[in-house]
Amino acid sequence: MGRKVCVMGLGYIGLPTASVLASNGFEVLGVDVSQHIVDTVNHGDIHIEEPGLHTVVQAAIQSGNLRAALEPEIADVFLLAVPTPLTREKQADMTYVRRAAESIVPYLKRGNLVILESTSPPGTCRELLKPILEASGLSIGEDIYLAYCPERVLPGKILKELITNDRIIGGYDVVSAERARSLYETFVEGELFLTDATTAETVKLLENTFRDVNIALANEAALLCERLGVDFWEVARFANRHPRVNVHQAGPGVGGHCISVDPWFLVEADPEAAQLIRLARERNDAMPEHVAETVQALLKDVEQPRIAALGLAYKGNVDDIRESPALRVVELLRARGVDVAAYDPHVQGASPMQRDFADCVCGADLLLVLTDHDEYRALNPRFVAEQVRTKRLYDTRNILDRAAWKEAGFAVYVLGARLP
Ligand code: SAJ
Repeated sequence: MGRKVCVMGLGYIGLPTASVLASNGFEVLGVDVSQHIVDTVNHGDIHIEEPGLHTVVQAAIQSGNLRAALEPEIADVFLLAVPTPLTREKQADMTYVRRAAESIVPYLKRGNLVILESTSPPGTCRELLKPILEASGLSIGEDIYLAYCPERVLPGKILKELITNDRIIGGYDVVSAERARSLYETFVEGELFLTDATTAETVKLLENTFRDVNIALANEAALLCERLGVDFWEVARFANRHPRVNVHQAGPGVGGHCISVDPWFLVEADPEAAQLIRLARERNDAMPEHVAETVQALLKDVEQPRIAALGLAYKGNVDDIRESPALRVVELLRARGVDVAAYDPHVQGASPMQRDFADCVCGADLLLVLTDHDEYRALNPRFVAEQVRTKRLYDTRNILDRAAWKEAGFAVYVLGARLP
C-alpha cells in the first residue's frame, strides 16, 4: 500500500486522524468543504478545542506531511470522516457521506482502499457506498477495496485514544479488511479485530447505545430518588460497590454529536425491535425539561429571578455545544421568559447569553451548574456569595462540594437528591 492518504472531513475525528497519520510518515491531504477550516489547518492552527491537537497539527504542517484543500486528489487511501447527523424524523442524514464518496470517484484508481469512519446505519458500505464507488468503473473486491472502521475516541482524550483504543475493522471482503489493517497497524497500539462491514457498523452503534441506555437508567433512578427522598449519588456510590454494577452519572441530559444521535440509527433499522433503545433516548431527551421545571420551582418565591447558568457545552472540558442539554435548559428557561445569563469558559461567544463570569453571577438568584467543567469545581463559594443576590445553588452534575457551598451560606440543591 502506498503512503498517500486523503482524509475527507477535518472535524473532531478527521483532523486528529489526519495529523496522526502525517506524524507517522504518511503524506496526508485533509479535505474539507469549509475554506475557513482549510486555511486554519494550513496555517498550523485548529478550529476546535482538543487537548494536544494544536501541537500535533502544527508539527504535521511544518513537516510538510499534512496539507489541507477543498478538493481531493489522487491517493492510495481515502478515509471518510464526515458527520452523519440526524434528520428531524430521527433518521440518519447520509448527505455528507454520499457527497464525500461522490467527490472521490473521479480520483479513484486500481488498488485504492476506501475507509469509512463516520458512524453509519448498518448496511451503509454495501448499500450506499458500493454503488457510488463502482460508478468509477472499478469493482470493489477486485479493483478497489472498502472497509468500515468506526472511530471510538472520546472527545477530550482523542489523541491518546486514537493510538491506544482497540479497533474494529469491517471489510467489504477479507482482502479489504486486511488492507485496512495494514493502515491502522502503523499507528494503533490497541488490538485490531477484523470482521465484515455490516457487523462493524452495528458494533459502533451498540457501543454508544450501551452508554445511552445506562445513562438513561441513571437519570431515571435520579428522578426516582428525588421522589423517594433519597440521594441518588449516595445510592449509586453504594450500588457501585457491587462487583458487577456500574451505575452511570445522572445529569441534565445527554448531548454531543454521538450518543444522543447514534441509538436512533438502530431504531431506524428496526423500530419494532428497538423499544428499550427508543425509550432510553426519550428519557435522556426529557431531562432538560425536568431541570427547567425544577429551576422554576426553586425560584417560585423570587420575583423576576435571574439565573447564572454555568455551562453551555455538552460535557466537561470541551467546547462542543452540539445537542448540548445545557444549552437546551437555557433555551427552555428563556422561552418561558426567565432571565438567564450563561458562563462557559470553553465556549467562545457561541451564544447571545454568554457572559464573562463576574457579569454572569452578579445579582443572580440561582447558580445553575449544567456542565462539569473543572473550572466550576475550582470556584470559591465565599467569593461567589459576595456577587449573587440570592445564595441558591442547583447542581445538576453533582460536581460542587456541597458542604463548602452550604458553609458559604448557599441553599444547595442537587439533581437526584431530595428537593423542596
Ligand atoms: N453523560 C452523562 N452521564 C454519564 C456519562 C455521560 O450524563 O455517566 C453525558 C455527558 O455529559 C454528555 C453525554 O452523556 O452530555 C455524552 O458524553 P460521553 O462522554 O459519554 O460521550 P461522547 O459523546 O463524548 O463520546 C462517545 C464515546 N462513546 C462511548 O463511550 C461508548 C466515544 O468513545 C465515541 O467515540 C464517541 O461517543 C463517538 O464519536 O461516537
